[in-house]
Amino acid sequence: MPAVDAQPHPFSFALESVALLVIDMQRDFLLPGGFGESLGNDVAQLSRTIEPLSALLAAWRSYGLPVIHTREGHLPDLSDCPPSKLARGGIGEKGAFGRILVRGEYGHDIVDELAPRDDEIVIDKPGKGAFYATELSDVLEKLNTKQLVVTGVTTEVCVHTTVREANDRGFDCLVLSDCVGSYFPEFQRVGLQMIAAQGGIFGWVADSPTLIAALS
Ligand code: TIU
Repeated sequence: MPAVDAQPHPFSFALESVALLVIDMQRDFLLPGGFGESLGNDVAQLSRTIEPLSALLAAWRSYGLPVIHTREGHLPDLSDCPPSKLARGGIGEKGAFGRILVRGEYGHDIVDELAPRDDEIVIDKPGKGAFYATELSDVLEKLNTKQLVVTGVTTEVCVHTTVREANDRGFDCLVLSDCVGSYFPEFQRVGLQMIAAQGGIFGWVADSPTLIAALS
């Protein structure tokens, strides 16, 4: 069983029961000119994750291990968007990359560097967490997944919401510090600390080179 040097202690996983989760690596969050930047955010804080995540994906795919991508977004008629989320603005409005966080629009899709392969699962989610109103739980059960390696954006929003719930559902989660990003450096730092504090209250934290080394 591979073990990864991690905080707060080594993370063990089995190749037959681990899956990689790549959360919301969408153009509208990551690219200059997109929705995230239009809110005044520094997208470089997120785009720095693309390179290490590409390397991890290449290694992960070379072992034939499962990859699950997620995308945050809504149906074109926004019927799956709670009024409270709509009221905060942005969703469904015209942005530089199409209607913001609407399925099928250019900005809603995943950045070219991390494009899912045909055999990989893509989960469309209306919320921040990847379990709410999605098929993720069924997918993980079918794959017999027990451990999740979690990457993507943003650390304190969709990554945290997903990892917290995954932990409650009985999954061991390893979050990769260089493959998750926040627009706010302070949230990135503290967000990662929160996961591994108190003996790993809801997960483990390591970086991708350490995981890649443990795979080989
Ligand atoms: N994917 C995700 O984290 N959605 C967000 O809206 N994040 C923000 O930090 N805004």
